[in-house]
Amino acid sequence: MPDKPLTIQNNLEPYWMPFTGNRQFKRAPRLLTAAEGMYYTSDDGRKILDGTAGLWCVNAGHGRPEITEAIRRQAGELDYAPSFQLGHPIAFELAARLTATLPGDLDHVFYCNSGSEAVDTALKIALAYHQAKGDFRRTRLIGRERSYHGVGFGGISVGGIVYNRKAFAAALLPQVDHLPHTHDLARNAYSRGQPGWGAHFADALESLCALHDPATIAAVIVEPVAGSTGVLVPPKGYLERLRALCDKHGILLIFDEVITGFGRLGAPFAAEHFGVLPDLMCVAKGLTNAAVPMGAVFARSGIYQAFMQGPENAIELFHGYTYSGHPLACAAALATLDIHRRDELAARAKAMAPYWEDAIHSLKGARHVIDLRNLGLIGAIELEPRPGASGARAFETFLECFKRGLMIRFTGDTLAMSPPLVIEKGEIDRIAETLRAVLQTVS
Ligand code: PXG
Repeated sequence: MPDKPLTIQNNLEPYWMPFTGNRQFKRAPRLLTAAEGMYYTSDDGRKILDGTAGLWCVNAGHGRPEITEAIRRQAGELDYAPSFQLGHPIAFELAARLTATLPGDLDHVFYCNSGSEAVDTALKIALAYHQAKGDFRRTRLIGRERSYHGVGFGGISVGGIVYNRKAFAAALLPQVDHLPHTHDLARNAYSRGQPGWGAHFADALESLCALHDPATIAAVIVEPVAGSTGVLVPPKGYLERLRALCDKHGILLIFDEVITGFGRLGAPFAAEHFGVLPDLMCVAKGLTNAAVPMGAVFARSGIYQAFMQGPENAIELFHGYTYSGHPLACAAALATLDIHRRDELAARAKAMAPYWEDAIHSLKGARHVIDLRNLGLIGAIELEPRPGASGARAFETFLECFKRGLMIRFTGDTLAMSPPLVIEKGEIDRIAETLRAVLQTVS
């Protein structure tokens, strides 16, 4: 690299920021410089209450010393080792620890580095599984409207976010179809927890089976609770029905638990919360408490075993990443699992969930609010869009909350909250009070 004179100022321009209005942000940046427990520190020295666990990922709260120390120790011992045709002990240790806690016969782990990669990995495993069984016709993938499955070509193809697909439409996967989303404001507004109406939305899978021939469908992928698209809680009985229809037609069911995994709903995984076992499960985020990037796909026994055929020296799955099972990520994940077990974070979230639910629903009647949704430690506030400026109210609410020391998320005109599971009642009160006050000020 040519030597450039070191005249670099702190220039915001070269960084092309993800999912951000770059020009708008760089005119009025919001910078976070430190984090501990429930709080970020901003560059102007303010404490910001983290109402979203970063991006739904710092479930155990920020800066846990055990995780920091585990990463430090691992970096000193084995910084990196390849996982193709070689292995390192901590990756096996983590897989054994994870599978010991997973429901049903989810007993194998494939590592990757993000939720997007977990989704693409699960879709590829599903397609290859049917081939491994000699079922060459099952090539179709079914996603759902208003779903987010990351930003890989697989993920945006099965995903249901119009703007994430539009610019890349020419390169979306073929043979993908979508179930309808389950959101129905007219019938289900202000439901506490799961709405009572809408299990029948799952029956759309029967229609897709009739349309395409069920013997051509490889897998259905859903978020048990849709997060990014505004917290869409599944109607009672919906996921059960989806499972039954997949069983009936020999279709694999994939749960994308990138948000719902690791205690968010008050159980270790949504699969346990809802009592519905998927064939493949995608995780990321909370797996390492976000301290080191990591994702994984959990597979049921029969899926892994279907690949373990043919000559012993054959590679069974032509897939993997340079950083699959990265030692630092494994160390962070093991330390995270220790914290979850010792502090019983899922149980804590479950115990706090009723208080959280009351706080979210105390905003009924607040200005602009047209719906409130919650499950576990997830909450959402849907605002009436400002005529001709959809999304503006939510964005302004987000900005004003940040000014007042509270970090929330927004998508369209829905505000979303998903605090670290270590949140205290006083902090829940503060979130509700800040939102109520800010909504008064937003036109
Ligand atoms: N699946 C689901 C269900 C997700 O929520 C991904 C896959 C992709 O994960 P990666 O690690 O590739 O980003 C996600 C990510 C938000 C928000 O504010 C949500 C996500 C990411 C960024 C913002 O809703 N979810």
